[in-house]
Amino acid sequence: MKILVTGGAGFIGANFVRTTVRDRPGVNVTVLDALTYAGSRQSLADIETSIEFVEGDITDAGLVNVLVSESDAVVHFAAESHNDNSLKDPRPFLQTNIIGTYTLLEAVRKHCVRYHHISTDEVYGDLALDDPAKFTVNTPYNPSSPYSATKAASDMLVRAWVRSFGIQATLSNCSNNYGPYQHIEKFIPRQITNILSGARPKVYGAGQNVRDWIHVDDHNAAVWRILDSGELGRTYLIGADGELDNVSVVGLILELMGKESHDFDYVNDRSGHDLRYAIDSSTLRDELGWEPQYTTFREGLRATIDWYETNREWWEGDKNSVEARYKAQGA
Ligand code: NAD
Ligand code: TDX
Repeated sequence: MKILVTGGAGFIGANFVRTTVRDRPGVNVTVLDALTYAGSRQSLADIETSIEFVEGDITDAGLVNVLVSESDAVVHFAAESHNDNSLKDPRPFLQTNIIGTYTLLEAVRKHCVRYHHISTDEVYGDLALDDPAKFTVNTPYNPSSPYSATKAASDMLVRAWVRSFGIQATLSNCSNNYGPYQHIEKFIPRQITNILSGARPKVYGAGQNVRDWIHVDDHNAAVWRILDSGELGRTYLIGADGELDNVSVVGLILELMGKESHDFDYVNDRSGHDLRYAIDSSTLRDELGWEPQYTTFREGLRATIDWYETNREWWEGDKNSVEARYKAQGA
């Protein structure tokens, strides 16, 4: 089997490629990645000889057409992925997340190639803190940010291509991932690397916002489960019942790193900041038999902290510029 992994040099994509190379020796992996600020060849350096790496853009229809024609399946991770960036400059989000997905869909349609679309729970908007509900596949789409609006648009394109053109596609919407190789602009690695750099963690607003955390390996195991046995045309929600508010997450990071749990700063809130995400993943569990392996957030977080401590050269070069961008927005 030959799979094309878009965005394979990014956080979730690189972890997907790494576990695929390790666990599925019969699968040949080609990565298509534009190596934006969020992509890193270094995340694949030790497995480079086991994969084919193509530096290129998913909006390049000619290139995409050739690569898709040579593949049995496409797993589409590539995206502009950071909400804060989408508030400053939405254009790349429209280009990559919408036009890029459209370009891939046209190629899989032409060559009748199996396609799996990676998306986010943010397409559903947010929930009140005291709402007993969680997102299900029946929750109406209600995205809040330019990022989540473009992801919602891309999901809708996939559904339309399934219905109108009969492409062989599945979709998944996952909650917040954590683990190794995550860009240090994101919440958890930003706080870990702040502490490792002698700075204090920064929490937006009052820090009451809740995210539903899942380890990246559990997300990717679910993606493989869907590729192996998912029903074509269906959407699966992926989540590990990991709801925690941001102050609690920072408190845990501080404690695990030997600091006082109040050693952080409150900073400017994100405009339009979603309050709470929560995923009901019972369909994935009941129908496809998936279960998360990282059941203790504390242990997964401890391993993630160890990874950033051990792999300073992976992130240290970006730290000053990332923090300069945050400083300019008062965050
Ligand atoms: P990331 O920003 O770490 O990685 C994105 C990758 O895509 C990078 O390697 C980048 O170089 C590449 N890329 C960007 N634009 C491209 C283009 N035009 N052509 C080719 N490659 C391009 O993102 P991530 O956190 O790994 O997210 C991967 C996917 O998972 C995204 O679709 C995102 O919406 C989704 N998702 C992420 C999370 C999360 O918590 N991080 C949760 C749910 C869903
Ligand atoms: O410094 C920070 N301080 C802070 O309080 C940062 C960077 C974030 N936050 C807050 C904002 C959110 O409530 O932490 C929470 C998580 O923030 P992000 O890491 O930016 O993630 P989020 O906006 O929730 O989106 C993530 O999960 C869904 C991914 O970036 C998306 O790609 C994915 O779709």
